Amino acid sequence: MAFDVQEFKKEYQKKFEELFAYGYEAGSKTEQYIALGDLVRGLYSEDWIQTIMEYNKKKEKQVYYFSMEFLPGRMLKSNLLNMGILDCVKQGMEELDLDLDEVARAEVDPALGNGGLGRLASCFMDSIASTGLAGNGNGIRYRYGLFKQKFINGYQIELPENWLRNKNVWEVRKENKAVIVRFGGDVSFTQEDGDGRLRVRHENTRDILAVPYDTAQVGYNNGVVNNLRLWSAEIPYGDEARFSTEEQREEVKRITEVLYPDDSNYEGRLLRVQQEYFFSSAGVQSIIRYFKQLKLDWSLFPDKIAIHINDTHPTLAIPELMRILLDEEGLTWDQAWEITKKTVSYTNHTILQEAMERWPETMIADLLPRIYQIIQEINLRHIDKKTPLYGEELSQRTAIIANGQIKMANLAIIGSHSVNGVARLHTDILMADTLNDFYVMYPQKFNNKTNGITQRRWVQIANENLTAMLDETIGTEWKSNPEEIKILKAHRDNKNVLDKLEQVKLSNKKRFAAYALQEMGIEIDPTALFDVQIKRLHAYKRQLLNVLHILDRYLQLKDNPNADLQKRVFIFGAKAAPSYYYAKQIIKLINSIAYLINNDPSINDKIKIVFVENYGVSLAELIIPAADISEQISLAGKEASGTSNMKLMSNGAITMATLDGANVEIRDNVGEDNIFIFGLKSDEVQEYYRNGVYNSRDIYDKNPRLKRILNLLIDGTIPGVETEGRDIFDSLVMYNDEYFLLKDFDGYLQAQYEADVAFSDRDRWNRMALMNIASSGPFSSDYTILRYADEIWKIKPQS
Ligand code: Z15
Repeated sequence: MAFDVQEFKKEYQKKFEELFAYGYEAGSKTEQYIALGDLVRGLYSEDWIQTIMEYNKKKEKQVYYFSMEFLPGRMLKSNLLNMGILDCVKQGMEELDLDLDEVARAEVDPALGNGGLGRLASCFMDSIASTGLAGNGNGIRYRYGLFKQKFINGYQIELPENWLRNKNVWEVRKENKAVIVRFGGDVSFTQEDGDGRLRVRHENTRDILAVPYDTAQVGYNNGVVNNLRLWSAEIPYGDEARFSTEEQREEVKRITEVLYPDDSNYEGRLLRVQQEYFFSSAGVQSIIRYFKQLKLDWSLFPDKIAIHINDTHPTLAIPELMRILLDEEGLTWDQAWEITKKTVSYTNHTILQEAMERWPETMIADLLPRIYQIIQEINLRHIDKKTPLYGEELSQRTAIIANGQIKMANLAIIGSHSVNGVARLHTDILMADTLNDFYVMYPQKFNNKTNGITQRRWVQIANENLTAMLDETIGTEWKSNPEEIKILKAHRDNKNVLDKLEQVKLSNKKRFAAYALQEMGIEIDPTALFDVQIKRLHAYKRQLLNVLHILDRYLQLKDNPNADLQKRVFIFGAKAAPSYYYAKQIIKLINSIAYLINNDPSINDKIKIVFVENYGVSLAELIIPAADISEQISLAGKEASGTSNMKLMSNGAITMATLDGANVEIRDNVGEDNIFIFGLKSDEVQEYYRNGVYNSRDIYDKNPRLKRILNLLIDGTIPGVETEGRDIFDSLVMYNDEYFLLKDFDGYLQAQYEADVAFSDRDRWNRMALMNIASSGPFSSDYTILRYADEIWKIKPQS
């Protein structure tokens, strides 16, 4: 982008004065940020218009990524980076006596997602634009994002996240692109004269206006600017009389008021399904409006449009597309069904039963009567067609409607042409087990797309030190072609390079140490081993196993203050769903143990525990570059993929892992010597579940080391956790330890011991870190997205 420092400074000053009517020097950080953001938006607006015009003109096939969640992180620096003006702006700001990083921190991190699923959607949006694909995001503009987490007396407290309190400089409200989404009402059929076909009348509906807010997705140095469209619910213009009471108006606003804070857990709430239909319908309607303006035959719809549904949350896009094609455009069932199946593809993100969406039939019948009829019809035709081929039993097991419930995964699979898992192991389990009935019916629909991450945000922006070091050592090709980072392997025995890498890590650890001191008053030694577990709090992710290891070290040091143990800082970041009582108990336990150990002088600072408040994208950018060990210790078979594993690897952390999710592929890429693997394998876990011989009480009784640790939970050693300690103890010892922590405990300790040994040999550790960085290229979401484009969406990068 043609732009020089002097010009930037002039433009920035002008922009600030235009917005705030005084000089930038006197402005607050927020104002300085808003002026910069506003200026940046102006700089890409021409490319944004141009990109959309090109797609329209060439009638390029476009993909629409439907996702209930997006977690983009702060956008200022990623936009500057992708526009190629980050260095120029940094320099200009400095000359204006401003610190770009400080100004950038004034941006509110939009928390419109819970965890992995939402962050994946944002990595994908970046990669779609950066690989030059015609793609759009479709989601919800929540008025309040994921709750802000506070710890009070060690307990998690949730506060509302008013992310729009300042101006959102990136979004553009497009009132003229608003559509009506209809709920409730009565459906009847009338015989039209002439063709004699049945026409649908859908009357007395509650109509809600969906207003889009568009945000640019700037591609990396390629002039492409795609669109992320987030919908907001409003009262239709001119319809104010029908929403005369405050309560009626509140009901409308409620639809896009707040993000449900559950990750990988389903809560069958009416408001949630309203949200799902709201953004699915609005998205499909705006796609239909676009397609009609191309003036092509309906049969060409799948050649121009791909709709991808991120998990089952947007599955109602399937019957909604059917509804419009049938009722509004007059296509036959068979025509509409062919088009719908060819257009839609679906990603499964979990095998956890508690995450599977199932809606009560009566709820859908009342809320969406026409959609309900269409789902019934899809189901009937499915059963009619499959029963003669596969028999009654298997066919019934794949029914969309059963026992008064509508199973969204079944609808998503039957109504789409592609079903993908998010890591090799996960997809294998889907095919062999969880979705095996469907795999038997539709083997050609199933495929794997291992997740990825964008190194632009997770290395270039989050880890400037490493970026500079890489540029110096292997050139800059890795930035546009992440695989090229493998060149670094050539330097694995270069002492000079290894030392530089250690310096990079150390400076990142110092940066985190400053944060821990400033924000939490905890002093940590930046030369200690930083052991990091950052992810949603969930029993299957086994933060508790990490805790058991910490308690083991604590006891070792209590027994022998001179025990030969590496100094470690254990860093946790995790939110618990507000209704997930057990997860909240674990948070309280970790905070209590942190208090106990951090303040025990006899431990001699050999263990510190830092549980950061309000973990999210921005804190991840601070923590990940500082990590030495990446904890990926879920029970094998449970974590579909994981993506923090990839981010941490890219930043030179060594993975401590079970063979779960994408950890398996990480091991394959980095090699056995550069990762710590332990624990049950997925098939061993399956076998235990099948034969039911696991007995955790037995392990407790027979393993004195473990018994002593577990007893700490109930003997008063840990202050302030009487009920939590007892409940957690019971879950592990009395209620048979659903996630096999006790079974994996010994292997975990052994792996942790090996990590200690490796860390004490600085060259060895640095070489392992180097090999991880050098092997992380294949986990770029650019490659993942190119595989989606090629194999599922059938779209090609623009030249
Ligand atoms: C979510 O964040 C994930 C799966 C879900 O079903 C829901 Cl509702 C939310 C996560 C997986 O747990 C994680 O393993 C995966 O890496 C991520 O989605 C992205 O695929």
